[in-house]
Amino acid sequence: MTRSPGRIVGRPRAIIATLIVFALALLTIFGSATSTAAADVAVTINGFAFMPATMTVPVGTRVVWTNQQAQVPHTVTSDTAGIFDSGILQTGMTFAFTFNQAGTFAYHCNVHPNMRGTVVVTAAAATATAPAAPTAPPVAPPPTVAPAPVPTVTLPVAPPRTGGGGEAGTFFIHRLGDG
Ligand SMILES: [Cu+2]
Repeated sequence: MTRSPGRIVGRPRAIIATLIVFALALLTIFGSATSTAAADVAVTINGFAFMPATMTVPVGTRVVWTNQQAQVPHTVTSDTAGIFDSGILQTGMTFAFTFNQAGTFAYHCNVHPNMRGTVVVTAAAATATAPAAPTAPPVAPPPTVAPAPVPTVTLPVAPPRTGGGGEAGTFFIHRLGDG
């Protein structure tokens, strides 16, 4: 008899737990999908041309070239020898290169030297960090100035000592300046 109410309470808990797991799974899927999409950029090879011929990408981007031109082989070869060279890409073949350094990378097709392309790689991380640094230092100095007013509180305590009046007041003002 007492077990049946227990089962009814148990089911909502299970449903809530399932919903939480589902929500977490969605977050994970969206998070990874976003970062993957940002890292890969596609270039189509067709009509004896690279499309787009020029592109700007952040450091760490993987560029994937695909030869979609029927029965015509092409290559993806950096103008500066040794950076990247796909070799012959037959129709349907792909070549991928990850740009880990900022700079301008011009490339061409060895089979058709008129085919040219450029990948401009920007240092995205450095640009984001730079503006934050100059803003922080100006905020720091004000707290250092604040401690100075504290000695002024000591002044009222001093008058009882002096019967002379004027001289003692001048003396204390000098001390404040030194401190
Ligand atoms: Cu070509």
